[in-house]
Amino acid sequence: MEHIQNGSYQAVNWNYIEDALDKATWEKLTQQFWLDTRIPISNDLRNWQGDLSAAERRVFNLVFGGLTTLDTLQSQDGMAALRQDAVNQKEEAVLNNIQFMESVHAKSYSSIFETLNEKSEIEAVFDWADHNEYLQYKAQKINAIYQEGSPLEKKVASVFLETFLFYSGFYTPLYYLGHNRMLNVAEIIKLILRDESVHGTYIGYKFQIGFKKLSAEEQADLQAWLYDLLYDLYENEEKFTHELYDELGWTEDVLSFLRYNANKALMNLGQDPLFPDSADDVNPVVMNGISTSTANHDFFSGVGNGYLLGEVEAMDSADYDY
Ligand code: MN3
Ligand code: MN3
Repeated sequence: MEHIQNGSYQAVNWNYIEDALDKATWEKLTQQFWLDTRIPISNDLRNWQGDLSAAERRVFNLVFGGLTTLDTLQSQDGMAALRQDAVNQKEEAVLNNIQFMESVHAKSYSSIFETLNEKSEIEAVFDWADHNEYLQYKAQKINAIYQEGSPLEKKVASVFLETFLFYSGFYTPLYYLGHNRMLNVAEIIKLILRDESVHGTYIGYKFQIGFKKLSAEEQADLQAWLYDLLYDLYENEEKFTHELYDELGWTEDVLSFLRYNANKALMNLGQDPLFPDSADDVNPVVMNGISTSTANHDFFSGVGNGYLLGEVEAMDSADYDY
C-alpha cells in the first residue's frame, strides 16, 4: 500500500483499527510465538536410529526437504508479495509477523536435519529439493503468481500452498506421532500447523473481503481460474506423492489426506469443496496425530468478537485448532 498520503509518511496508529481481525490476528500470533531451539529434538534420536527403517528415514528426510523449500518461498517471496496489497497498516504489520515466522518454520527443519543426520546426508537432501521436478514445479508455479498475479490471485496461491500443498509433507511426522514416534519433531510440526491454521484463515478472510466486491462475472472468472489452478497443483501433487511414498505403500492414504486439505483450503477462501474426501476418509492414525494436540483450541480466544469466532470456526474445522 501507499505509505505517503497528503505529502506525509504515515505513522501506524494501533488506537485506530480499521478491521478488528487485524488486531485479533496480531494478538493471536504474538501470543503463540515459538522458536525451534526450545524443542529437544535429540530426544527423538532413539526412535530415529532404532525404530525407523532406512527407507522410512529416507522418505522422512525428503519430506522435510520439500517443506523447507515451501517455507523458504513463503518467507522470501510470499508474504512480501501479499504485503504489497495490504489494505491498511495493521494488515502490513500482521504480514510482517507471518513473514518472520515463515523463516522460523524454514529454519526449524534445518534444526531437525542437523540433529538426525550427517552433513553429507543433509547436503543430499538439499540437492534433491533444489532439483526435484515436482517440488520445483509447485514452488515456481506459486512464486510466478506471487510475482505477477493480482492481489486476489496471490492470496489464493498462498492459501493453496499453506492449507493444501504442505500436507504431503506434514503427513509423515503426523503418521509417526500417531504411532507415538518422533514426538519432538512432531511438536515442531504441531507448532507450525497452529501457525498455518491462523495464516490460512486470515489470508482467506482477506481474500473473501475482496472477492465479495467483484461483479458476478468477475467472481465467476476468478473461480474458474482458482479451480483450474487447484486441479493443476493436485495433478502435480499426485506425481510428487507417488515418487515419495510408493516405496512405503502410503500413497493412497497421503492422497486422501491431500484432497481433504484441498477442500479446507477452498473453505478458507469461502469456496465450495472440490473432492468427496472428508475427515472420515483420512487414515485415523494421522487424524489421531493431529488431535493429540496440547494447548487450548479456542481460535481467536480473548477477542470478544462473537461474529469473528462464528465465522472462523466455520472456515476452520477443529482438527487443526490447538
Ligand atoms: Mn510456514
Ligand atoms: Mn504460513
